[in-house]
Amino acid sequence: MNKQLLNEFSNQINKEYYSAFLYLSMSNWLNEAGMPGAANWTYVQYQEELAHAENLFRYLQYRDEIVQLMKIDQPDKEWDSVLDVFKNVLSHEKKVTASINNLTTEAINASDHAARIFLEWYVSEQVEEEANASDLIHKFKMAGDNPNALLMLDSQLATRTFVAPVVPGVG
Ligand code: OFO
Repeated sequence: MNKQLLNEFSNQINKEYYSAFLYLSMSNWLNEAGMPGAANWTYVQYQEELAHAENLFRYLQYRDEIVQLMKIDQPDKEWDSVLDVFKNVLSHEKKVTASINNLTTEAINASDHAARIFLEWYVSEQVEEEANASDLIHKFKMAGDNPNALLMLDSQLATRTFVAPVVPGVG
């Protein structure tokens, strides 16, 4: 694999682990804020982010490349409200989408068609990540300060469970 592309893959692995840390921190804050369902949702998202990182890692190993693991930045630990959490989820996922798009452009520029095809799963996944965050922002805005609506929404988020994603091309 082209060295620049390999570096970008390593950076993306670091970003996915940072995403995992960010969601774990959100889960911690939401739990303390008395929103166990939203805490569960973000904990499941933490598990998903670990899977995103691990599948990139496994792909590089499958390509017989050495993965450069880097220091993971410390995530924020406080938010103003549950709505603020999900606004931050959306803005964070937009950054990740831009990063995945850049990585895919690097693969195209390097004429690494195998990497480009592998990354298609991540490109589609980012559409879902942003859609989920937008949907939750919309719902929490509708709930406003109504305790019954917030409780109902929180109990819906408590039902989310982790299903390990199947990412084609990791061997
Ligand atoms: Fe890995 O998709 Fe979110 O960050």
